[in-house]
Amino acid sequence: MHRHRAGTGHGRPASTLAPVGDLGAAGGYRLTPRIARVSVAPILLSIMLVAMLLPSAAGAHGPDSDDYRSVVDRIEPAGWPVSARIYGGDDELHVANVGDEELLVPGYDDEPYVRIGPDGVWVNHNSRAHFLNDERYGDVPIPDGVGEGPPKWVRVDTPAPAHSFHDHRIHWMARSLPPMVDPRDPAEQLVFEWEVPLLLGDEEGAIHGTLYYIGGRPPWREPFVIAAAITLALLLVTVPVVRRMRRGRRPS
Ligand SMILES: [Cu+2]
Repeated sequence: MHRHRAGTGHGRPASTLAPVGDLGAAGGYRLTPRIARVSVAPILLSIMLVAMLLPSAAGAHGPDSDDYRSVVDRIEPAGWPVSARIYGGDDELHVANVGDEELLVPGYDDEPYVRIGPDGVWVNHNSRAHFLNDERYGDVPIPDGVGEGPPKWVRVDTPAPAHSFHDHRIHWMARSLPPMVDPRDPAEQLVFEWEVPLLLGDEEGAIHGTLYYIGGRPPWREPFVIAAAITLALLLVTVPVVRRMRRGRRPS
């Protein structure tokens, strides 16, 4: 939409040229391109700035990982040889297990999903989580029969007893803003506390974490407001200069 407006902006040079044509003098023809350059350049620059900034403004409150921060608070029980961290703001959960016993991360239906241990890392390709985690909102078709029958373990080619995977439990699963946050508040805001269950050998545990919203900004910091201010400032600076030039070069 802003691109369309940028297109109509090309009407400006024509109106700038019109009065110059009225001069009729030879000098008027030499003056014409310079005025056009001086007055059109900042307008085009402003339009380009607005065009560049508007998409980021539109995305600022959309489903963007940059607007969230998910953190691991603790692993329970304490003392497990297991560590966890988040990659990509709120996108991927990285789990490592340096112990002698195998660690199991269950999927969303409590089905076996990932195994991490001294024998390597394995992912159950017969788990719904394996398919659902392919897309940020789990918006993917799951083939018929997935989840029925025994696990289908596929080894992950990794030198470390660790695995990173997208997990829907650690982020906001709607494309709209969480209702508990204020997008005009630039402070870090709590969305929810989360928990991903674990099984180390026969012992149950969990990764506990928190999701924060960090995409808030006061209204005057909205990119389109900044772009509008830059446009106005450029016009305020250039318009008097162009007018003075015109007046100075006009034959008396
Ligand atoms: Cu997700």
